[in-house]
Amino acid sequence: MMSRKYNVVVTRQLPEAGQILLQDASDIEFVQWTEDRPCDRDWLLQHAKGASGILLMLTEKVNEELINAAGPQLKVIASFSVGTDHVDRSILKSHNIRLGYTPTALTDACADLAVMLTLMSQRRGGESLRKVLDGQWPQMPWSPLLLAGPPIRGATVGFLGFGRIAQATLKRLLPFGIARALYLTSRPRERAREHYIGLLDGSGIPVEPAQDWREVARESDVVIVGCALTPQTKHLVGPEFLATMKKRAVLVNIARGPIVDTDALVKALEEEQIFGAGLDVVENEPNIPADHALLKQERCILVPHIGSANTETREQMATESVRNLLAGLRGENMVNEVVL
Ligand code: 8YV
Repeated sequence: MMSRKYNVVVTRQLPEAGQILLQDASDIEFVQWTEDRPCDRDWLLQHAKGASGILLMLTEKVNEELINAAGPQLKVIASFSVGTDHVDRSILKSHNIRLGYTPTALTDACADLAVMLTLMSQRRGGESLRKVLDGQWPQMPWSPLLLAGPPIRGATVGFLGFGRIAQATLKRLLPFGIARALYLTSRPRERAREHYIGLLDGSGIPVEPAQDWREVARESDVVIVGCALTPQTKHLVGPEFLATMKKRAVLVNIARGPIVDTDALVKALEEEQIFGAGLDVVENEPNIPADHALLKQERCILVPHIGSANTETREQMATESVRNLLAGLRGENMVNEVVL
């Protein structure tokens, strides 16, 4: 019998296809967190010792503490995510550790959710649902503008970040009759263009780079946050941004919570500086108590980070992260690897 060459830690039970791949890999020996919640840090630090690979989730910080706990044989981190803001890339680089991630698997699922949040914010879906659930419908006098919101047809949609998910969102919004798209990206123009070849030319609407965030805030009827969280994007949507937005505009965040300053957003909603917000993510998630100021805002819809939560997507993320892990261990090409 072949001896198992690599010790591996897996920080969550995976959807079935990923789990099978893991079990079928004859060259690994793995320990796995079995509870249906983020693994305890102490458990991870203890089991990382001597591991060559770790497959983990967004909830697990990859920092010096973890790398030191693992030891010098650690070769690969495979993250079950597109975002890598939980990973200290410089530490991995300096230790020659490869990083796998799953950027392509969840594009469609996250773009679907962006559309859902856009329409719900404009059409006051959260507020409407709340009224029905609270039993207010029988007492609501009908009037022509009852629960009316701005239309998507004719809207200018501004993207903060214009990667795969933003572009897939734009594609989905085209049939709704949007008039124009603006985007702000830190990618060099030509690299951004690589992705959207065909989208720009075939869209039939202007899809234009913005000069700066002010232009996105000022011009857009819908602002969609789809950029990575970096020191430069933290609180990019703050008091000034929100004050610059149109009163009839909505804000959608499907990226990372800290890109939007929550206090500023609460204030903007309270003072009706913007029309509404649809959020998949929020600062300090998941610690959002029922009495949080944001939840008191009728025009704010907050869902619990479900961007990639369709079953096929999660299966694909699982198989991709296992493949990345195995490829990293075996010195082969990963499905998707971060260039560190
Ligand atoms: C993940 C995400 O689905 O992949 C990401 O970066 O934000 C989510 O969509 C989830 O966090 C699983 O790791």
